[in-house]
Amino acid sequence: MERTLILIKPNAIQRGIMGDIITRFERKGLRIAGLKMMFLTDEILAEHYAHLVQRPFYPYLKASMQAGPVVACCLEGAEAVETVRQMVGVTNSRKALPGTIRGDFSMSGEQNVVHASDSVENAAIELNRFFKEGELFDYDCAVTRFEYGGEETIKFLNK
Ligand code: FUP
Repeated sequence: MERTLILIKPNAIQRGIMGDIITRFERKGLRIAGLKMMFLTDEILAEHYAHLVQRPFYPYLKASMQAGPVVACCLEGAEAVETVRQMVGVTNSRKALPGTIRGDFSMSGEQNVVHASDSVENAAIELNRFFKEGELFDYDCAVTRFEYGGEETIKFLNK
């Protein structure tokens, strides 16, 4: 099963929509393999947004990401990285399609409520950055056989 990272950004927590965001992923059938609240230090943020630290808007992005705690969440499922990115929508929330999280919950390109890993490779790096050994959980769920078909079970769940 594939795993991906999402960060529920401080503005989503302040606005009281953290539960709505988590619920969307749960309802989709993605499994929560890890969940924790944390403050992002300068170091972890600069590492996470290494591709953006030189950009003029980085000080604003940094301030918004340190305005309060974030919730880091590891989501698990077949092709989870791509599925979650589709559910989150494009970076600028005003352009994000209705039905996506950014499209439904935000008007901003910066305060866009959630981060999601953009590739399988980056998901592994980011999960390692935000979760320590023992903070991710592998557990069986009784409903899995009602969520995936037989062929998918063999292909994605290796069962
Ligand atoms: P995404 O993968 O959609 O989160 O997008 P990026 O990694 O390109 O950007 C990370 C964050 O930087 C965005 F969520 C918001 C912020 N950002 C801006 O504030 N202005 C920009 O022009 C681009 C990104």
